[in-house]
Amino acid sequence: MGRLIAVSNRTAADPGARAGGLSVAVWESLKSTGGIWFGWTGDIVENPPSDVNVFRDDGVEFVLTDLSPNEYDKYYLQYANSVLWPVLHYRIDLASFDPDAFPAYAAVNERIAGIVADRVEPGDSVWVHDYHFLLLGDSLRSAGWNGPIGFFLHIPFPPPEVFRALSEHQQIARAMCAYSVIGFQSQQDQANFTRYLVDDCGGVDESDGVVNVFSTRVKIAAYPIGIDATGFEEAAKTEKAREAADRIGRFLGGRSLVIGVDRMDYSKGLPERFEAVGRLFSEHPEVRGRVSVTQVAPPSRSKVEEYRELRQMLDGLAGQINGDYGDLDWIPLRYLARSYEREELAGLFRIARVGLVTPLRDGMNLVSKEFVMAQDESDPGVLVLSEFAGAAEQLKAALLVNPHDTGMMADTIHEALTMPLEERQQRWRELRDIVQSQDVAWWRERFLKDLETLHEGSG
Ligand code: GDG
Repeated sequence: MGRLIAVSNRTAADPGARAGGLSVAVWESLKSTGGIWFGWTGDIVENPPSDVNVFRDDGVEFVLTDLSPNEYDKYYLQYANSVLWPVLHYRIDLASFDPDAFPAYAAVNERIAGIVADRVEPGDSVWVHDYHFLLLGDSLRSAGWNGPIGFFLHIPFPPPEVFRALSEHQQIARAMCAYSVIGFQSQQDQANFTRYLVDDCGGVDESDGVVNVFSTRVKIAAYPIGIDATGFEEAAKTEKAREAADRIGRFLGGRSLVIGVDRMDYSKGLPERFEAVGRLFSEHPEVRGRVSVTQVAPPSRSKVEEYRELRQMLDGLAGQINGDYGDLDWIPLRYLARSYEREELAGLFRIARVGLVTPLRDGMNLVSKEFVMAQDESDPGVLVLSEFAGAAEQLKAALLVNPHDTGMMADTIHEALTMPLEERQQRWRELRDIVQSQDVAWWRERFLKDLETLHEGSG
């Protein structure tokens, strides 16, 4: 394969962001092929200069651009995060439709495509990531690039009935079909998009995930993203991990730890999870004083109104549960609205008896896989996982729950807390085998192989 060219809104130019799954995966290929990573600097500048910020780091070239205040507002905050994010997570009710947002979104996609077009060379493969850049492939084609372009959507793709809530749904779908390969996290997402193309756009579903539509053929498949499984397993055994485990151990005083780690986002189902914790203590009084729930929820995108409301709701629910059930020497639910280092999180996962991963809707959910890899084989914790996370298609040995059903969740947390060691080990081994074999390298290689094969076939 020639050079890999990656495009994503945020890149791994920030060393702090490099430990994440996507960064690790893309970084490897960029380094080995001498590739380029295009994206946003993270800066908002009154009159963004027409030239880009170019630098090299560890064999990878970064080509980044600033956003203007209007682009930041209309493209990033509005269309990407207040329209696409909610609608693609099945939450039309939370979308705020602003007529100026889509043109700005399309303009940013076109502007960044122009920056990419100036630097791609024959033999390169372009890999575009996520919902910020649904239109970028089409703009890149208009700018004259006819080499391979793949696209991977990190978040869910909803059923056509929901996708049609976007006034621009046809335009978006048509532009997406300029990509040679469109990758989704789950078979459910793949089926939803294919059904949209067939039912609404007259597409013909040929064999092997190829759909013939808009006078072109596009490969649509599920490529569930994995984690750096070995790396996370090692992170859980570091000194930093042990220190974090000791610190929380002092607080626990021998009680069982139930842990949740999620960006503070309405898709993660945190209010429902807190309600389930309240029901656990009310309906299973024998666990009172014996279990402590800790939820780490670093705030995200705090400028958007819904997140402020979510924060207030969580503050209220946690206060109520602790007020109702807490005691002089016991805090039932601790909620930490801050971030921790990766090794620290790994250390907390390792000593937890239960991991709660209960999003209302999630593309994949990497925390579920990290929780599995951090466990100690001799005494593994139990994963309670939402059936609406992409990860549920792979992690069938977890205890699957409906995150809307707080009574069922409470009973399932109780089941996890009382599960015999043998069953915990058996379930954990099954989960570990999948997370380890279907890791981030497996994901990247499957995607890039299809991109290469398909392009050869069409060339
Ligand atoms: C999108 C899709 C898809 C969390 N808190 C801290 C911290 N984290 C890390 C976790 C995990 C990552 O952030 C979160 O990944 P998720 O997959 O759970 O969720 P999104 O951020 O919504 O990601 C999602 C993903 O893209 C990949 O395709 O799975 O469905 O929504 O790695 O550990 N990391 C550190 N401190 C924290 O406090 N260091």
